[in-house]
Amino acid sequence: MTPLDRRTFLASSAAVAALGAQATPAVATPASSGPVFIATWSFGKAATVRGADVLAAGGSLLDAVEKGINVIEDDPTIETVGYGGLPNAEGEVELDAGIMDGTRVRAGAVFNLHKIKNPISVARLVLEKTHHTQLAGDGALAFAREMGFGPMQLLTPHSLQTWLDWKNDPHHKTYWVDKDHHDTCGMAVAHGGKVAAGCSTSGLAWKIPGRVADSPLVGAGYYADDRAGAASATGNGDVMTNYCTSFYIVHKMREGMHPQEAAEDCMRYMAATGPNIRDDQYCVIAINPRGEIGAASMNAKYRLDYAVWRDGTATVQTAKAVFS
Ligand code: SD4
Repeated sequence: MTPLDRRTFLASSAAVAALGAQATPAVATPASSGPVFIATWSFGKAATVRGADVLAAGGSLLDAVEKGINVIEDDPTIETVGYGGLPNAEGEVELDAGIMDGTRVRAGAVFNLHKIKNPISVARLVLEKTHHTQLAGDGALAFAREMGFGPMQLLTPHSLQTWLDWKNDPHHKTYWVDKDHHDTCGMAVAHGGKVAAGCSTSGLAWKIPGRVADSPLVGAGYYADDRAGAASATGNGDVMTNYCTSFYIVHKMREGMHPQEAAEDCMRYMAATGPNIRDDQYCVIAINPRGEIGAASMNAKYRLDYAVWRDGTATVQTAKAVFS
């Protein structure tokens, strides 16, 4: 037998490695050459359109998710995200956001951020500029200011009046006993076999100051891993946090489920754990690295409209309700 010289050995090792890599790809081959975006609620359409523009201009997936969500954060008419978001019980707007890179499997997040209208951008800088994953409260604000974000009043005349009406209603509900008013911007993108996800919210209106729910928590409000897919959640985060909803869905996709199957499976799993779960608002979106999507709401009473951008067109669709 002719002994292999070093060059032949290296070449043949590389060939064997390449064959091995083909047999068990770490990242799924993209089915579509173009990017696909998915975002919660009909307002998410504007986020997907902006995200697609950012990608087309040469931005990264994270740029697209961040800038896409910025559109929703900047809109004063959206009462549940960023500027104009309804405040906590003390009248302070308290924002939460997180963003995740599926390639590095790394997230950045901020909780209870005051006075800064774009928490998703601060979260992005936690990811890019620090070794931390999550910053909260005063520390998050100090970090944002150090990064150049200017503090501002996040209450609009409308959100202030809405809070005053609530406050002055002697029978107003509080989160010690009840809940209402919420809709988060969750968004995910797949392109070239890679994924990213993000989520931004002002949380439930009139929440107890300091409350943190699912949206900014990695694995709960959002998750992304190129080897499986990305997901985001919206709805009653006080409950969904307990199920690590987004990680659950991504994990199911990693096990081979289609995003739609994984989204519905998550709802069914939650419902199976308690008698009243199926009556509340829980909604999820999912995408795999091939750009296949899924979306589900727990029940038909609280339907989830969500936006999808693919092949140059954004549409709004209604997610399948798992229970009627
Ligand atoms: C929260 N999950 O703070 C968010 C709110 C939300 O649709 O998504 N509402 O609980």
